[in-house]
Amino acid sequence: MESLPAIRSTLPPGRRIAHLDMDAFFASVELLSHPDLRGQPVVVGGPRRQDQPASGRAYGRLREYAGRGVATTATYEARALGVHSGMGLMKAAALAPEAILLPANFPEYTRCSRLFKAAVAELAPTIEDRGIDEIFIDLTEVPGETVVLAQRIKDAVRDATGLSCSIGITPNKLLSKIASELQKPDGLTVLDLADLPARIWPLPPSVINGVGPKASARLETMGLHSIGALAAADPQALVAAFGQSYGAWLWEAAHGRDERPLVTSREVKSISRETTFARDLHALRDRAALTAILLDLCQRLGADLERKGLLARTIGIKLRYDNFQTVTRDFTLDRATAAPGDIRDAARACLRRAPLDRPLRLLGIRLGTLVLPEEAAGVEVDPFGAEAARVSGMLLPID
Ligand code: DCP
Ligand code: MG
Repeated sequence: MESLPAIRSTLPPGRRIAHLDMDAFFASVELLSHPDLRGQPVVVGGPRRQDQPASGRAYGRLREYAGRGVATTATYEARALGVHSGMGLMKAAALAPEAILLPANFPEYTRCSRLFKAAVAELAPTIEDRGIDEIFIDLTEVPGETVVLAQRIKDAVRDATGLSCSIGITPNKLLSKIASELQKPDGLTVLDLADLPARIWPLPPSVINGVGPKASARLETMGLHSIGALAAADPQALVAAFGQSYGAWLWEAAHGRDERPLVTSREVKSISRETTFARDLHALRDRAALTAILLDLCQRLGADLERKGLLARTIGIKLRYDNFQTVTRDFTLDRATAAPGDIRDAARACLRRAPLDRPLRLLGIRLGTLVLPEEAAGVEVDPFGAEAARVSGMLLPID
């Protein structure tokens, strides 16, 4: 493929960044307390755990499920049958009727999350928390040969939790995030920039974190089906198609260039989520679809806050129009909240202040001014309980 020497000389040498992602996380946590289900297709999802089967009662089968719930995750045995995260449970039941369905138990996932992060922090203290089951770890200053060190981290995670994880180690976050997926489950993938042509360039652009379905589809129409093709493309053509900043970023990413430092927990400033639409949406004509997306983002952010034991005071929106122009608006409440309804109301207030005459390709919501419940003066209720506050006091996850 394309010229490699340029790549090797332009990157700062020597960084050693790991990305660690737990394997089938929620399902694996469930198997700790249901070891008899090991080796079987198991799906986690559906309603919250209120009516757990009493001990001795048979587990529910997916075929018995009726409702609108979705799979949060599935064991690799269930994935082999075609089930994946985010799939409606009725659809999953059609593919894997005999799979076991377990309700989600978030407090337990949060507990295991805290345990694995603490175990890693003992070995390598520079950690960027990326959510409930993934972290970046800067190993540059940590002594030890890379594979030995990575194996030690995997062993520590297993000792602390009984769970397996997959680790990718490369010179930067972008490549490590891709590498950790390459040999799941229980994987360990160490890549150097010299491995880029053989290991990264054959992959589709969609494996790059930041290349969503819409950008992928556009790349397809440009005939760019692999990261290698993207790397070999004319950067000016990418800028023409995607705008200056995204187009230029795509080309840099395809060359494995990423100098972002880790953002450690003390620097947590905001949590955000965004959705790039499958097709452009218009504020008036597609009002129902946009409302559904807005509500979904608010629900997810409410859940993010809950997991992290945080409240937010500033709620902002990001809109990207069909011409890739982006605007943001934000709104600061007089009290901190984690309620999806409050986030929605504030986001709507922001939307009323943004131009809505062009079709939209992306909607994002960002929560800022994050505080712990005990820091939120004047907040009457603590919706999370003491446990969540303790968790977040140890390591503040960020997105
Ligand atoms: N999750 C969720 N809803 C989704 C995707 C994921 O609730 N649409 C939850 C369940 C997962 C956890 O987040 O267990 C971690 O997400 P991952 O994408 O890392 O998926 P898994 O850890 O389940 O599987 P993998 O082994 O592919 O990492
Ligand atoms: Mg995972």
